[in-house]
Amino acid sequence: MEAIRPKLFDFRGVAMTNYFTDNFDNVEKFSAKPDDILIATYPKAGTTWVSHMLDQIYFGENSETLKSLPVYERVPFLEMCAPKHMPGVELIENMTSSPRLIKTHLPVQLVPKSFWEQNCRVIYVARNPKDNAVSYYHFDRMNYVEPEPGNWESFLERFKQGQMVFGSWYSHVKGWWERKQTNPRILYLFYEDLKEDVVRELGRLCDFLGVSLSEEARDRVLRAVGFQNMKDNSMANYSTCAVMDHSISPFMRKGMVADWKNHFTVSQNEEFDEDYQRRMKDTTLTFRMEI
Ligand code: PPS
Repeated sequence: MEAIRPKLFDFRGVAMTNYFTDNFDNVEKFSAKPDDILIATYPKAGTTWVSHMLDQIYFGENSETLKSLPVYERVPFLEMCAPKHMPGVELIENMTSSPRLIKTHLPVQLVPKSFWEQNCRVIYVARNPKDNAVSYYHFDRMNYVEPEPGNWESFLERFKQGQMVFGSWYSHVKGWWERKQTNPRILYLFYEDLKEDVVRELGRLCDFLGVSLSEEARDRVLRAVGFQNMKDNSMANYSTCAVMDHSISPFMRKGMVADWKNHFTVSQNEEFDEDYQRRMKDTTLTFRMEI
C-alpha cells in the first residue's frame, strides 16, 4: 500500500488534511434537498453503525442494492476527496435514491448552509472522548489517508489539543450540542446509549424520522446492525476500501464501551479527567465513560 499520509494544517480554525479541504468550494456550494438526512459525527463515534441503521430502515427490503454497494457509497461522505475515490459531492449528486443519506464529520459551523435552509433532518452521534480517542488511534494506524498516528502517548496528547483531523473533540461535540438546543431537526444520539439499549435508540430514531416499522422490519434492522453481523458483512466493514489495512487493525475493531481502560495508564486517566472537567464546565452536555 502506498505511503500517502497527509499532514495536518489549520483550515478556518479546524485541523484538517487536504483530503477534506481540496473540494471545499464544491462542498460549500452543495445543494441539499429537503428530505436529505445528514449523519454528523466526530470521527469514530459510531457513524457507520448509525449509517447502516438508517440505510436498513429506508432501503433494507431492497437487499440487492445493499449487497452490492459498500456503506461508503450508499451513504457518501460529503467532504471526502481522496485518491482512488469519487469525491463525496459527486457521489451524492449521482444518487437516485430518496431520501439521500449523507455522512459528514464537519464541525457544525462548516456544514454547507443549504442543509439549514432546506431544514434537513440531522442525526448527530457522539461518543465518550476516551473510547473515541482509542478508536481514532487504531483507525489512524490502519488508514493510509490519515496522518501518522505516532505512539499512543503522543496521540492522546494531540487528541487533547485538538490536533486531529476535524479538530477538537470538545469543540465538535459542544458545537453540535449548542446548535441542537435551538434546532429541533437535530437528533443528538450517544454511542453509549446505543450500546446500552439499541432497541430503545432505534425507536427514538424512527420517531424522529416519522417512520413506523413493522415488528418484522424492526427485527431485520436490529439483526443487520449487530456488531458481529456488520463485521462479517463486506459491504459494512470497509474491507473493500483500498486505503485501509485491516491486518493492522480491523475497521470493526471491538465495538465496546470502556475499552479505554485497556489503553490509558493511571496517570493518563487522571490528567485526562482533570482536563475534561475544565473543558466541559461551560456546557450541559455530559458523557458516560462506562455503562
Ligand atoms: S468513521 O471512520 O469515523 O466513520 O468510524 P465510525 O463508524 O464513526 O466509528 C467506528 C467505531 O464504531 C464501531 N462500530 C460499532 N460498535 C458497535 N456496534 C456496531 N454495530 C458498530 N459498528 C461500528 C467500530 O467498531 C469502531 O469502534 P472501535 O472502538 O474502534 O471498535
